[in-house]
Amino acid sequence: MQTTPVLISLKEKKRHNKKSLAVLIDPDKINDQNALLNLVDACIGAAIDYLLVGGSMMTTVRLDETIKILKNSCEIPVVLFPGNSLYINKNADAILFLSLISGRNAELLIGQHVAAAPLLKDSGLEIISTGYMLVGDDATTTAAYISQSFPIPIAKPEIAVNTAMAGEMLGMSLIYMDAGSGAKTAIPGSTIAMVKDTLSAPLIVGGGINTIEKTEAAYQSGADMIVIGTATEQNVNFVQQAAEIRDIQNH
Ligand code: 1GP
Repeated sequence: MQTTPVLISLKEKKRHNKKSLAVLIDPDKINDQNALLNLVDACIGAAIDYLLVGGSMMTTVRLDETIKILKNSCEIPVVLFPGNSLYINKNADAILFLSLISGRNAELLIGQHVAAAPLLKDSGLEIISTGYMLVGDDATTTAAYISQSFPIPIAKPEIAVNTAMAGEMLGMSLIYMDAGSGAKTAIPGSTIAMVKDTLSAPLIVGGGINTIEKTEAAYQSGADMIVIGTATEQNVNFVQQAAEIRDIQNH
């Protein structure tokens, strides 16, 4: 159990204008234990702030094993990023309790939450209410397909702004804008900046961030936390490269 709850630490960093970096580990994609341990080593070396565990696919087969390995090999807080209501594991530290507010799929807005609530109550996990928004023109991401929802179009940033605003007014503690894992195009800096302007809650940005330039652009546009996944699976050195950009922003 870590000492500072994840939400408190995120808000505290935001208050001091400090950026965070999270690495997304998808147990469905990393099925080789050595690859996982290499990635964890890179995360420790780069002082990654949080490990997100999850993915859009509906499988939970390797979830338990992955979380045990992470908790046994590092002190970085492990945060569940669930693809569905069964993606709960009490060995993690926290869970992003996601409501897909960019979509109109009732199951992902409130339905699965009802099913998960009693399990979560007994889990001991820190539960972080998160307004989750898919943004982008790429309808071929796994997230868009599995959620059966349209992402907010890039040409309509005002919809993203109003959606984030409504999420915060509904009491959500975080807003997570995601282009979807492996997205060809990351969320434009101009959209991030417009959303950031209206929010008090910490803003998480992810999806398709696979270069130093995109990392820099997302931070400079106002992301409080960036999530990188696919790029770290393809090149573990990207963990360190992205962390250096975070560290430059924080000095
Ligand atoms: C996806 O934001 C995360 O939900 C990370 O996306 O895999 O494209 O880095 P990538």
